[in-house]
Amino acid sequence: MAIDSVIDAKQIKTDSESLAVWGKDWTNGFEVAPSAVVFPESNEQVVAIVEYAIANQVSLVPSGGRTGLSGGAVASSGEVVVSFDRMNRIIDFNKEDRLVTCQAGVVTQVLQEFAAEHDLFYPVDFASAGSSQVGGNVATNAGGIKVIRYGLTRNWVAGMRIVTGAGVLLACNQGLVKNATGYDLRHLFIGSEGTLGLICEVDMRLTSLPESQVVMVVGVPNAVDLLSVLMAFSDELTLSAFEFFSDLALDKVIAHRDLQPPLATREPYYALLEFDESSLDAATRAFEHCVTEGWVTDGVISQSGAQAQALWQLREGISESIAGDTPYKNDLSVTINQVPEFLSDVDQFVEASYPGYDVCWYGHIGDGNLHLNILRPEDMSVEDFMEKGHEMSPKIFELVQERQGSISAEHGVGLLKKDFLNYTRSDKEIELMRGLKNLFDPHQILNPGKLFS
Ligand code: S2G
Ligand code: ZN
Repeated sequence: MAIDSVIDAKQIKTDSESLAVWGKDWTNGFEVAPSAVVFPESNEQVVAIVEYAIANQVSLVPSGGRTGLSGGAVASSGEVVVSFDRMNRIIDFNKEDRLVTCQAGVVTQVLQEFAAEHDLFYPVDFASAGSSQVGGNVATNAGGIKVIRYGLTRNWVAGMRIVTGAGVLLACNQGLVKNATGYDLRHLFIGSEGTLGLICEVDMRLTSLPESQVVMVVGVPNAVDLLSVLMAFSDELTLSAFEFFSDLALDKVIAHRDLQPPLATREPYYALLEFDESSLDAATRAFEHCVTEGWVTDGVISQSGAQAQALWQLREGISESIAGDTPYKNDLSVTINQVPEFLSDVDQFVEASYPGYDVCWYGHIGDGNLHLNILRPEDMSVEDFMEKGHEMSPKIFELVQERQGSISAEHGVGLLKKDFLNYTRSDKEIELMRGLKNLFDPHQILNPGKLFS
């Protein structure tokens, strides 16, 4: 039986160009070979597609904004890609509950703009928000730049409609603030990377608009002092963001986007802070304390929204600015108190073992989340460099494991990290996760090969 028996031919693509576009995400290095792409337009059609897949032993790869960085939406073995591009409507809004019901394919930025139009705020934000979809954000529990104040996507999901691998359409929690009636299945599906179910709709919570924000960028001579700077400011005010990036990262962004450095002097590291305008005096006190202690040498503060955006560009433009260096990426986290030593451990390891490799650091240091991007030497092929990266990673993961950290802080596991789960998860935990996979996807048709083999 062909899939056009359950979905209109106009909702199916099999041409090579479509397969190449929808068969991947932002992750490089994996074969892209889906058999078809289907575009359901309703929950019922998603159920029909799963029932078809069960009856015909067809594997399905859910696809949202295709901005993933761990191969979670890559179809390499003839799978059918289920794209939510055409399930992209905001279908309900309830001001009293501050809830927006989105189909999975609603672009993150559209949800942010919808909230603003209703004088409310959807606070989860990251550089890819203009392309990523809310369904994919939920499936990967996306983090981003405001986690320190607003938490991760998980904190904002009040309900969802999801189709399990058995073709059952589940309605989880339905927007309730309180619901003490057993296991909260919603939280199993959040971050499950499409391996337990296909998310069709989500009820997203909104919050009050923050007051206008001020952005500060400070120069930090010693990585070990980043934590002292975080503590000095956190003791005085509520931070909306606390990001960091290395001078190499800054070099790449100002070259790529033709920008000016933020400070008169260059430092090995920079911290970018965002906070409420009403905290300006407190921030000034904290800044002066940091300068007195020698943790910070210089700083700049935004005087307008445009200047705040310009400073954010220095951080949010990094990923795109280093893409040309085909970086080998690792997205790591440790508890915040360990960040300085961990950063130093990894720097020393790479310098000793791979001299001459450029290490580009940036990330959400306020969450203990570091993005380690090792840049490909110009004279090395992408294949050889990826091989070197795979060889390097286990040693870096040992450093993570020593500190009970995570080998994937926010980008998920997908294909890229599945062989390294043991550095963060115990055998027993992985066994239980497999049990959940068998429970919710008994026919093993949902995103097979992702998260674990
Ligand atoms: C960030 C974006 C993807 C990457 O900039 O915070 O999560 O690692 C990253 O370049
Ligand atoms: Zn990040």
